Amino acid sequence: MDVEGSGLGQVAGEVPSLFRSEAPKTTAIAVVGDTGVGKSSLINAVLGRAVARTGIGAPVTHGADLYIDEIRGLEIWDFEGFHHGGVDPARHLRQTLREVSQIRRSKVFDAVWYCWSATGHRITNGQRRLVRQLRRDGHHVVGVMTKVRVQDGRVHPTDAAFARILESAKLGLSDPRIYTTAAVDDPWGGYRRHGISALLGGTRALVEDRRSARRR
Ligand SMILES: Nc1nc2c(ncn2[C@@H]2O[C@H](COP(=O)(O)OP(=O)(O)O)[C@@H](O)[C@H]2O)c(=O)[nH]1
Ligand SMILES: [Mg+2]
Repeated sequence: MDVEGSGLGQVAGEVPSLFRSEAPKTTAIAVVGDTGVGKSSLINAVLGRAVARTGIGAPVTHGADLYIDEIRGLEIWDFEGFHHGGVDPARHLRQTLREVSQIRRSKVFDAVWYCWSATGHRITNGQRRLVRQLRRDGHHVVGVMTKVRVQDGRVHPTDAAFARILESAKLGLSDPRIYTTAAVDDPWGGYRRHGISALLGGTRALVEDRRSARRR
């Protein structure tokens, strides 16, 4: 069939430009935190399909893996978890971030999701140091609590209390709020998936605020 002659070629040619004008600006997010906190599971939940590897036991992410959702304009980097006691996590993180921005050249991260697990219930000095370093390096750090227990729309009181502790810990986060999330339904505990769209919406709002502040 003569596509050009039928006019279909013209229509097909217009579609990408329509998409371009409608498409949101890409939001680049780095997901960081200790091994096993649930970074890969969170990314799966955000992207809505099982794309990031998850696992019990040995860390399955090495360096940083990139996942792109072109339709929603998302570029999500799954960072290797920090194993305290191994390589200095601050140095490792800084080096990986530098390598990634070299690969992407013009692109820096719009936001870093720093993840704490609700099962940990503590902030370590190492974590404080990492958040401070990210801030010093100019990143916008958003605090995320993973593996939160939610029943009937209510966050478990212990997890909610830990979120308040993180919020008042003077970590220098870019968003004063800690986003409570659960990446998966947990039928054994009777807990539900939670907080994914609030985290994404909050991050996008923060990024958009920064972009318009820069334009002013
Ligand atoms: N119950 C529950 N388990 C989770 C949740 N998120 C992650 N996990 C589990 O925690 C383990 C480690 O998760 P993973 O995403 O691989 O952590 P990562 O090392 O930070 O990438 C896996 O067994 C996940 O199934 C959650 O929201 N709720
Ligand atoms: Mg992982």
